[in-house]
Amino acid sequence: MASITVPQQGLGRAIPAPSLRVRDYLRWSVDHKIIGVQYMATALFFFIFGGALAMLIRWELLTPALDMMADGTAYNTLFTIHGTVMIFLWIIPMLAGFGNYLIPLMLGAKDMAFPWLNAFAFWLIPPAGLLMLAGWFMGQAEAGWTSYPTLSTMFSPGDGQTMWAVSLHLLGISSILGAINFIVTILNMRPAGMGIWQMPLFVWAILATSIIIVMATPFLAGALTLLILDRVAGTSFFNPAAGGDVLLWQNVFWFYSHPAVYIMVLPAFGVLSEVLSVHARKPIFGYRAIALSSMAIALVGFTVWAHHMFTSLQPELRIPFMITSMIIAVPTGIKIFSWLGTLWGGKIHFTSAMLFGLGFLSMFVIGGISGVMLASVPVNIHVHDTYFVVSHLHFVLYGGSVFGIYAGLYHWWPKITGRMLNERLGVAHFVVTYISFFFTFFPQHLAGLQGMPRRVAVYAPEFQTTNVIISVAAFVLGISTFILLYNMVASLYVGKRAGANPWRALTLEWATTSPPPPYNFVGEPVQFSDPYGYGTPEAATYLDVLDKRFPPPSEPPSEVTARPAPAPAGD
Ligand code: HEM
Ligand SMILES: [Cu+2]
Repeated sequence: MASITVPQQGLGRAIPAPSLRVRDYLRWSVDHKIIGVQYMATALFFFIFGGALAMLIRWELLTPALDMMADGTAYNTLFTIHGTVMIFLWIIPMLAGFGNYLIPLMLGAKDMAFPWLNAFAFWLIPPAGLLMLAGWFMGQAEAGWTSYPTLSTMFSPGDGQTMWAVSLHLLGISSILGAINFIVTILNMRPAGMGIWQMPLFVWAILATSIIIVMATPFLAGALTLLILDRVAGTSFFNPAAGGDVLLWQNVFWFYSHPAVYIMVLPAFGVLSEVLSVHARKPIFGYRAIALSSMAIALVGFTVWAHHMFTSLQPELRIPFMITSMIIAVPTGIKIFSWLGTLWGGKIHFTSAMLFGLGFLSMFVIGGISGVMLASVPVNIHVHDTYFVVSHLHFVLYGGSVFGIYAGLYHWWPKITGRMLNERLGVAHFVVTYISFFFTFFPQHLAGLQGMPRRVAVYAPEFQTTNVIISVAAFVLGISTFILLYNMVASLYVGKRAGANPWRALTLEWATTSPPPPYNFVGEPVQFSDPYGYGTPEAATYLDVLDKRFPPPSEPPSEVTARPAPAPAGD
């Protein structure tokens, strides 16, 4: 690979050490690192909120009767807001936060291409979140995160349903603006010597995701606009009695939302590629295959939407959508085998990041297999709208995206805060989460196969034992999250100092202090060659140069302070 010169700014000038004061994160900033943290903190808030709703859902499902909820409407609102919050206010913004923080650093750039636009995209999220939650007091949204008419039209009279749609509109605009920024940054701001084939795979993943967002999200906006018009302006796009068509929503919504499941998982795939190769000290296996399979997924992802509508689809259209849905498993399989190839013969360090990476790999395979099962029409007709689907989507989104987010947090937290997370707590978090996750979601396959429908508060008594097991595991899963939250807070105060490059990684975000100074890089340029060249003599030389410039911290943490290490003096 070509040698890359990391551009350095501020040569010869004293660069102030970055501060981590809370108030800096509460106001408008165009620094991509602050914006990245703003995304992540906001998303974490919604994760906790959405998680609390999940606990209530599982509480209600402890018995077959309607006991805790006043009525079905209360339950409908719970799963509607739970699903919407987890997808649109947790996973998507959290991964966008990683992208914001890391993309300019990985490219050796000062910032994103459009810093102001970046801040604007973030600041659309808090009002959207408030709108979503305020709907609770205005006649709740209760049509599920998919909001099919006529559930979302004539059967959801409250204004909350309209606010739900407006909130999603804002989130969609935010996503599109963010994605445009990523595409322009990645295509234009790479340092000399870094062609597209030298980009870290996380950058490839964000590029593929951004292309999907720019192409797909306008369709969500279109569907939402029609829905809002039907609700407030008396149109009848979705009202069959007046010549409308309910399936119109399903087609347009899934034309966005199937690609959107890849918006939620491709960045996590990118995290996995980084984490596995760094913590296994192995060059990534099949670099180009991983990069190009993301692009293939982006493309094929637009041809499978009707697999969500098999039960309402004309029979002759089922086969083509079944075939494309099965084809999309191929690029995903290519990635899985490339990651296994990366691990093979590696010097695996079982750090918390690596454990969650392996957890991701194992759980995602189960979700991928249930996906292919669902793509098969005869199976789908049998289990559509049952707990089998609930199980599938949680294996890919929780076992995949959320485990990927966890792996990324353990991996990049030291860069973002200058402090290490406690590894023993990390391992405890992994073990409890992994086991309770499995027992929360795996039995849902069986309930689904036996015919338990999704989105119901009242169910047949024979499903109770399964549901009690699921609920108890879910409560443990909920509690396990607090191990991570505690670890994060404690790390800010008493965590070991991280130094610039605690994992001895080769991508550029580690070639500067933790956290990086404003504009990211200072001092003499660093010569850098291969982001995945672990075990090569060039990598050893490069790491030596970095060590000299940013000596690893030697002193134990003394005072209780969240102030990071000062900027480097150079050498
Ligand atoms: C091997 C690739 C995959 C295939 C073939 C596949 C197939 C399917 C099918 C056929 C359904 C519809 C089930 C039904 O309602 O009858 C479905 C649902 C779903 N899938 Fe996948 N899937 C795959 C991967 C993924 C991934 C990677 C994600 C997310 C990261 C995902 C997220 C979802 C979600 C959220 C739903 C449920 C939507 C709802 O609420 O109705 N899937 N999948
Ligand atoms: Cu789909």
